[in-house]
Amino acid sequence: MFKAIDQNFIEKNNKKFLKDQNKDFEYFQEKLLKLKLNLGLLKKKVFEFNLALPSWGVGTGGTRFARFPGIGEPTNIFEKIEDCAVINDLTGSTSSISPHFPWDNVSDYSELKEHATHYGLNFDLINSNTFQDFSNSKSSYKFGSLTNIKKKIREKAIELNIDCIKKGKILGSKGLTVWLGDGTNFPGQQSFSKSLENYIQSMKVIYKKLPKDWKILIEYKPYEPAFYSTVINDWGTSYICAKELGPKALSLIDLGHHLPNTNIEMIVSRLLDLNKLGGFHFNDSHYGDDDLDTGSINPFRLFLIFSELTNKKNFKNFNKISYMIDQSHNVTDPIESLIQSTDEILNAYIKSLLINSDELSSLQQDNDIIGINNLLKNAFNTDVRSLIKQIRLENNNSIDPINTYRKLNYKKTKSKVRTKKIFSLSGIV
Ligand code: PSV
Ligand code: MN
Repeated sequence: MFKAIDQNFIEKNNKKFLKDQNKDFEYFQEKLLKLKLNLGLLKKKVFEFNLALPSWGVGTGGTRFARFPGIGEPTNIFEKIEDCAVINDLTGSTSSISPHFPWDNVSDYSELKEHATHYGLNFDLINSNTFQDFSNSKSSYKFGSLTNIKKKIREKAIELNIDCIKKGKILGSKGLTVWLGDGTNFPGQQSFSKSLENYIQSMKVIYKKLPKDWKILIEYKPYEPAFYSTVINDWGTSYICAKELGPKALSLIDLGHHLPNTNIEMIVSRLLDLNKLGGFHFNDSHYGDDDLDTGSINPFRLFLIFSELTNKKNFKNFNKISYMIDQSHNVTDPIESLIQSTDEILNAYIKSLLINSDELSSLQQDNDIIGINNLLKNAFNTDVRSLIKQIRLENNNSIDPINTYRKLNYKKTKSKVRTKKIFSLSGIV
């Protein structure tokens, strides 16, 4: 840590906020006493929580229509790592980066690992990309990858995933996330049944290549880019495939990958009960897979999701699950958005820890619905920001990361050295 930002600079900035912080934290501690919660334990839980940043998340995203690049954007994975390190130096909660291959291909993976280590970062799950073509070869993923009706193309997609495992092993990763764009735009275009069967057969080959201590996560999404049918469209399909593959295969919930009004927290509970919840991609959504900043639209839903993860029954598995942000920033500096989202996620997590599971159970026993609502709302409405700030203060991170970041003029400085034009003018990278 502190290779991207001078620690003294952070400390100096923190001084300005100390007086307010002390007052706010004193008030929060009084609240904790009333709730009979142990401060040390709470701090430990927050400190141990790790949130991965997506390599693609530090670049300015775009829509299908346009991309408006910002100044000083990272132009390769090495520079993306530097940006992620800035966020981690400031917040202290994001010490890993999740790469996406072939987007982040390099010639020397040991060098890449060293670069990340130098910045105090390690590698989280690897993401494989078979939803676009990367070469001029005749075989294309236009009609699918792992599920393609043509064996040769399925084999190419399998090979790409195996290659991701090889790269991930050098980087010290412990898992692979597979998301496919495979699906159809016309009724009858493909056999639903054959596509799913092809998927399972392809994944079985990849599964066999997983190192002992790895997991493989199956990310589902109802539509986009396919608009009539998608092969791995929902949590049920993801679960069925994970079950068929074996214990290392688990489901991944991307918050944006649900139809409007889906009860995501219930899916969390179901997958936990089935022992098949492997990871999250955090973002927020208003219509579909909008990739909006986490907690910017519906922070209460985020809190309810965490409430399922942290209740008495489920908390033992909390740190086994992989947590990552997956959002696309069209109109903000991605570093600021990722800091803000990190805060939203920590807020939701801590608030969920304020719920007394035993009290909730006894209120449920009595069908005391208003009592239950009060219990949840009291936790949700508690201002827990001073705890986050206190933990940051004690670990030499920034009390007010966005303020400190703005003082750095980071992107302006970087724009002088990051002069290479970025290839894509539309789409998400
Ligand atoms: C697809 O929408 C997704 O959520 C998958 O996780 C991809 O890897 C990521 O976005 C970037 O396209
Ligand atoms: Mn995702």
